Amino acid sequence: MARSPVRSLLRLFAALLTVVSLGALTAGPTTAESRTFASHTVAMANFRFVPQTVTVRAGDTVTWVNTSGSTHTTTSDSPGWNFLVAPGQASPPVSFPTPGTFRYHCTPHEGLGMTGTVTVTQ
Ligand SMILES: [Cu+2]
Repeated sequence: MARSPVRSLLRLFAALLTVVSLGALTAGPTTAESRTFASHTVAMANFRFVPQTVTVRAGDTVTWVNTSGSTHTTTSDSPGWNFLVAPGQASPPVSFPTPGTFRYHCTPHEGLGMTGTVTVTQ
């Protein structure tokens, strides 16, 4: 028995609908989880952190680069991170997964006002 042309058309239409649906599934909106995290740099220069306050988004990283001739530390006021950074060197990147205000200092030069803040937004 020959196939009904109507039935063949319906089958083709169903196949096309499937392709369109799959396309819609794979082309969904970009979610916050899939964004690329940014890397931020804070300089240690002239016994100051520059910028003194760096604002990042949750999940971003901050690296301290010592552009001065003295050794400095980046040391969180609360338990967190503590790195000694020689002249011309950089700290490992520190990740900030949760929003908040994170104050830190340079241990040998805190008395000179060498302090900084990392502000982490959502
Ligand atoms: Cu210092």
